Amino acid sequence: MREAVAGRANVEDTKELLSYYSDLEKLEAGALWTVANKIEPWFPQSVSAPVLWRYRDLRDHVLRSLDLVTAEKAGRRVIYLANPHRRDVSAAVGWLYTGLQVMQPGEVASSHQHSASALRFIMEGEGAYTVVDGHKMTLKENDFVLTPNGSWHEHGVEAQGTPCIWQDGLDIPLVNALEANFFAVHPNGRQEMTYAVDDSTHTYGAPGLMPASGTWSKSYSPLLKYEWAPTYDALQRYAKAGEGSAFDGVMMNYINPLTGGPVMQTIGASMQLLRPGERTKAHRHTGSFVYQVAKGKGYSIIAGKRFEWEARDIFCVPSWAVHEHGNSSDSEDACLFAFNDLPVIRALGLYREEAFGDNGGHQPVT
Ligand code: GTQ
Repeated sequence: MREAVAGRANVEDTKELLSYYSDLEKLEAGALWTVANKIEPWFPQSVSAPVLWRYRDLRDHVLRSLDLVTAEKAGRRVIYLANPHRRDVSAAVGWLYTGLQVMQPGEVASSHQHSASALRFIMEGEGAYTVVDGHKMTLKENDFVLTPNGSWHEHGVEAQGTPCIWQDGLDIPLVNALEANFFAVHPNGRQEMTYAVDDSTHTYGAPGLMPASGTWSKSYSPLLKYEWAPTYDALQRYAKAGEGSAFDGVMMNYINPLTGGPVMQTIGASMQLLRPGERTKAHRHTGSFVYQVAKGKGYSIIAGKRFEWEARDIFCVPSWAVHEHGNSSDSEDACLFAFNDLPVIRALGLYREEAFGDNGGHQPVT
């Protein structure tokens, strides 16, 4: 890939050079100018495609897995969402993984831990719970739960519940790319539930308040479950108080209440509300995003492609893709849950953002 620009590689092949390259290849080496323009693009070139996964297409297939495989044998009974260009690393977008996990009433998956950070966003069903390091959390639709890097965790559905489906989000592809992933199964299969049920939310979940004494020293949020009702209430109050952002609508980040920072070291998450008829302005930024529609109907235009979505659909926005979101209802609000790799991007000093059109724009929005 030659480029006729000063400072970029622009070397034509000659017989002599080709034989030189093949000599280098035999020594597991190469000439930088043959790859430089590819490995140093002018701006981020995501390999991931923007994709929308429709829940109405996937749901029956997810439920079918209940009859095809036991949770015990599968380890985790999950249908993962594969970006067509990232199948090799099981990524939904960038270095993020996502999947739909389904469990029957009375089932429990065995407890495990891994170096990847994980989260769940509850889609449907009654009686789901997750246990994280001895903290049992009861889960309802649109609740958001953390299972951080290194924590023991297991999921189940109470015997008197209904089949439950939730979205898993993990940074498995990232941790594998960094070649730093460990996995372990709990020696006893299950954990002792050493704390009161939902103690994390009761201790750290009150807005603007923090226990006067505490000893939390982990690198992730002590608030492990973020319930939907207070989240939606907070968004509605914020919507009444101001305009929000032209690019994101009324958007709030889920935070570690002790630091104000992201919920985990590698994964951030947010919920955004689009008011009836609202259409955000197009922008782009580094970082990969996986969205789930928590409520309502609308559309997103991502790298020039339009996707129509409704509640429970999942879609992704690759890094540096120009995107905008719209609520297509005139009366109902729409809410988008999202998780992202921004904590990594920011920690490494790689965050960049621009309004569409600020720099000429590389991707036209149609
Ligand atoms: O439950 O931690 O969808 O380890 C994929 C890998 C869920 C989990 C997934 C996992 C999990």
